[in-house]
Amino acid sequence: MWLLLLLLACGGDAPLDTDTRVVPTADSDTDADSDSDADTDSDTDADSDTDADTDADVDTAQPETADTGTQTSHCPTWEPARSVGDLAEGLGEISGLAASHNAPGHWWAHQDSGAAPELHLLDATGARVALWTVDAGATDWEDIALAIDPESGLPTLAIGDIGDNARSRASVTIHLATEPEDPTTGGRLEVTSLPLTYDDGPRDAESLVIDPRSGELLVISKSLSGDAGVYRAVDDRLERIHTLDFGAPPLGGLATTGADWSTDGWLLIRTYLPDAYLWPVPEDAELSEVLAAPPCPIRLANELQPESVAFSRDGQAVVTASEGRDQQLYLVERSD
Ligand SMILES: [Ca+2]
Ligand SMILES: [Ca+2]
Ligand SMILES: [Ca+2]
Ligand SMILES: [Ca+2]
Repeated sequence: MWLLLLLLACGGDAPLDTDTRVVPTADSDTDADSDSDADTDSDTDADSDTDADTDADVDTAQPETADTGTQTSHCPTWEPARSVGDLAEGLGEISGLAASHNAPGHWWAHQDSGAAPELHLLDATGARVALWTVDAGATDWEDIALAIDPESGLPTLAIGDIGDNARSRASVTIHLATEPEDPTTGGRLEVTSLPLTYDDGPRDAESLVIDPRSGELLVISKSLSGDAGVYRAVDDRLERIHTLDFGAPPLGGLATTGADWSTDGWLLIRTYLPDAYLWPVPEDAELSEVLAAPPCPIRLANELQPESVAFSRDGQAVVTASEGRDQQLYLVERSD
């Protein structure tokens, strides 16, 4: 389906009937990494984009969990977060992570605005094993996703140039490519770029996922007040299909900074706090109905500037990374 979608998109006026879905985000493109010693009490709101809304008082050191009514029965349980290694030197603004399909145990990573259009392949310890130069612009890359295209059966990468701190971009762009057969070689990656315009005006966003059931792209918008629109890409539009409020129970954490969808059917959205949320998505369920139900909680690492998140390919672990120099790759494994 993606290939068809891409061909049509490139071809111009042919109507696209496929949909793609996206999820919301929070942004921080700067490296306010002045104090980049992670896990301390550094306030993440030192980060540039947190300017706006007020009570986004995100103290990662003493986070208050939004503990209000999240679902607990039938929820997976998780081990505490642990560091698995230092992030590669030079990757001081990791902005998105996704598990590789063709290089099992490896992670695709990219950096935030100001960085070159590059994908980095990291091993399980956060060391870089390959560099890919992407044939595309990079205004504000905020998230990446990988899923098997249900029609072609090919692993497909989606890169979300969706950051918009000023909410001023007429359109954002998602770049699509089939994952290289051997990601460890590095090289040049050609992509097809989809310009997308929000139906309800420009949004900032840091979360991009692919619905593995349909191949649709979903973007989740970010607001420091907690308002998060869930948008599906349809043709050249981003259509809001649901609204989540991370400023009120049962959610919390205000700004959304990343998301992923596991191969075993869980949608995860993370926030500025170590709190993140999971919804199990049945094969035939409407996503808007799923998201209206209470989520399962998951506690991620207490990072300097929480941003990137990805499931392992089997869905049994979640990795995270923070912006800022000298950060680490953290792993949270299922314990049930
Ligand atoms: Ca960011
Ligand atoms: Ca950004
Ligand atoms: Ca990001
Ligand atoms: Ca993602």
